[in-house]
Amino acid sequence: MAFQLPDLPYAYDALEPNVDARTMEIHHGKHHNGYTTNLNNAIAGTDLEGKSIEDILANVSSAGAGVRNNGGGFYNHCLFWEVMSPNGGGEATGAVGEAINTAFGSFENFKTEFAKAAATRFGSGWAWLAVKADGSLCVCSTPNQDNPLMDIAECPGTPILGLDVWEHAYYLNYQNRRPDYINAFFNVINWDVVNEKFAATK
Ligand code: MN3
Repeated sequence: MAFQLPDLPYAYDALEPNVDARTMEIHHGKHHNGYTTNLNNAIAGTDLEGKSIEDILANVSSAGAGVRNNGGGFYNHCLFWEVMSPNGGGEATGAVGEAINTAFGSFENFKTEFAKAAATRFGSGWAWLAVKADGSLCVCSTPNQDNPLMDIAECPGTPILGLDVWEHAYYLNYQNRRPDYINAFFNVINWDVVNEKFAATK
């Protein structure tokens, strides 16, 4: 019942030129694979074995750093691959598009806030669009492999869109130009999947 590295829903080169194939190959095959293996090792023989990743993250404050870092790394990358698509991009659609307009005033305002959260996260971390307990949307960022599901999160909620801003996510193609990588991410967002995740929070 150990956690498994999911297959990508597209080829390594499918997100070119926004995300390059070599980065995707290393990111999925090495980094995500490593988080998955290390999470399984960290929970082996403990009472966390057999629990869902959501349950583990919701109580992560009582687990060790290995569970926090690798459990977050496992979950965050699973979400990240899902919310990208070679057929993605454009403005948010459906119920998420409406909720974004309600929360941020316009799609452009949301894009500005999300990009700012991603660009200003110092060092390694993630930017999120999350659903708060009251059902409204918020943008935030978290350090390292933390996420809004964790009971230690400053911005608690259910993430429906996430962007990895660790250097390993963009350095081969973008070097220090994180803002260019953030802009390119908007070309590949799979709003259908984000809508599915939004609907699942209801
Ligand atoms: Mn990563």
